[in-house]
Amino acid sequence: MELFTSPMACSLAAHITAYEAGLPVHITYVDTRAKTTKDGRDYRAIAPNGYVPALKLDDGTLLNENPSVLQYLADCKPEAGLAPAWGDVRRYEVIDALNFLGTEVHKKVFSNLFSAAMPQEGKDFARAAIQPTFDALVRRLGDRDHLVGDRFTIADAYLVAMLNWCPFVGIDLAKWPKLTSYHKLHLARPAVAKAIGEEMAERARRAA
Ligand SMILES: N[C@@H](CCC(=O)N[C@@H](CS)C(=O)NCC(=O)O)C(=O)O
Repeated sequence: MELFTSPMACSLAAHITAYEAGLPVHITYVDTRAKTTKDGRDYRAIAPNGYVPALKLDDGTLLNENPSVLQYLADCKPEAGLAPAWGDVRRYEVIDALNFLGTEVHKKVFSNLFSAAMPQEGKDFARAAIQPTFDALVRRLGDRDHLVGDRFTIADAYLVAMLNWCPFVGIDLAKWPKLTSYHKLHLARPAVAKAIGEEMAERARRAA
């Protein structure tokens, strides 16, 4: 399996998941602006949408959306407990969380704030969505440290990856103490720290 990731993008969630599960995944870095891989391949020839994450399976199948990539990786190692079994109601809670994260948090808030092409009205719309969306995350967490059940799942990997972006779009996470402590707690997980360490190193290599 080959995982295509861009340093500190949402694909970090898949990178974390691969390490949490101890899967033998080949990591390939992508420059999503140039649409090239670190080893010089045309990324659009691999993933025509041009975005990450992409997971190329050994049979050639390409998965290119966070919910499918994360669930596939989790299902490769069920005993790691990164996604509950199919049929368990908790599985549908994980899917519910992944969809909320992908649409309300990732696209409605962060993607609009990051986009250079987004007109001011769109940025204002995204900024107005921060408070209710982050409040909803706090409600989802309740008094727990995980989005679903009592253990770290792929939904947490996705949220942790996105909370890293807050300082870059002017979101003061300190306004949500629960999210601040949640983020800090999970950044200390060895698999999370390892994936972030590698992606930060790749980012520094690029900037040099
Ligand atoms: N539909 C995809 C979108 C993933 C996405 O937005 N990836 C961003 C990084 S966080 C990306 O690769 N952007 C570069 C581009 O779209 O050219 C998903 O929800 O998983």
